[in-house]
Amino acid sequence: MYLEDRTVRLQLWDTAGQERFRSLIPSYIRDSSVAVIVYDVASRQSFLNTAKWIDEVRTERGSDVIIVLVGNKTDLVEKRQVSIEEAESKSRDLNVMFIETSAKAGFNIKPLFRKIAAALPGMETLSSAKQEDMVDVNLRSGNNNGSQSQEQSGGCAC
Ligand SMILES: Nc1nc2c(ncn2[C@@H]2O[C@H](COP(=O)(O)OP(=O)(O)OP(=O)(O)O)[C@@H](O)[C@H]2O)c(=O)[nH]1
Ligand SMILES: [Mg+2]
Repeated sequence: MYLEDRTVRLQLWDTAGQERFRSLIPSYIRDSSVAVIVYDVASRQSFLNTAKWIDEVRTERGSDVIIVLVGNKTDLVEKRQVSIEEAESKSRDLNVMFIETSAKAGFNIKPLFRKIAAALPGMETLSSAKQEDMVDVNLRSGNNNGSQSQEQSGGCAC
């Protein structure tokens, strides 16, 4: 995918959720920079289960991992059991990123992957590169004689 001036290649591994594949999951986690943990906004139980998965990722990788909690199936409006506020609050408490999606409606899928790509190690310069283009103008510094009247009249003191 393209992110500002860069091309980012993501390699995605989708682990099977069934209990019988459980023993395979730690090795996937160990080799990953990012863990995307998805629950169903229409299933409170799936939301509650995410704590266990977040623990599992932390056990394998400590703080050296980006975790994204994803509330999927936002299209099931009438069946929703987990509010965005509750999920955001949990994400803040657990220090993980959060986004809601609907794979069915194609809602927030690109933003999810953009969020992941932007959070990867080595991508910090993206936002700072933008800041480099900005010039910090302090109207109060420099020659005080003229700047005051320019400030008052809304003029530029630089
Ligand atoms: N309404 C709705 N249904 C969805 C959405 N995403 C997936 N589903 C349905 O939810 C069911 C489970 O989807 P899966 O992609 O198999 O879920 P999974 O978490 O990968 O399941 P495992 O691979 O067994 O761990 C399927 O019937 C999908 O069609 C969505 O955004 N909205
Ligand atoms: Mg699956």
